Amino acid sequence: MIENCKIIDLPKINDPRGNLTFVESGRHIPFDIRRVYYLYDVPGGAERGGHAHRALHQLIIAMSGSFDIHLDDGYSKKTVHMNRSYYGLYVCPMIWREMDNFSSGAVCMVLSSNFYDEADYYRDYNDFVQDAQKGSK
Ligand code: T46
Repeated sequence: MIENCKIIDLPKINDPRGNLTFVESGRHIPFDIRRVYYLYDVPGGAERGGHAHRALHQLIIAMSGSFDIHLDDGYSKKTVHMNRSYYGLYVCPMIWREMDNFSSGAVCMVLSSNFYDEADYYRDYNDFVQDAQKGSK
């Protein structure tokens, strides 16, 4: 459900030498981290995402710059603007996500609960909505 997708305010250690943020599995986020990947050198106007995951939990962080994430659980939609490296957007399973409006130099880091598995993806929106609505009945 889209209500479960929330901004998590990560610990931030302020320091005149530069700030430090950390994330601990199962402590700050409700899953254990098995994979980390990041999107960078995203050209202006590009769109990423356009899929949902059956079982994957993720935390999405704007390490640098900004971008928008559009979430959809098959019933409701919401858009979150990401522009702070101490905020993570927790995205639970069965959420369609699209990302756009990347600023120049934006870096999007994603902490994931599992290894890459193409079988976990819905890449067709209609298939996703059908299963999302079936699952919630
Ligand atoms: C998500 C958003 C935020 C891999 O081989 N390993 C990986 O860990 C990932 C994430 C992707 N790939 C391959 C699969 C494709 O051939 O890299 C290619 C591009 O992947 P995709 O089109 O899925 O990338 P995005 O940016 O549209 O989506 C990614 C994640 O796939 C997705 O889980 O939530 O970032």
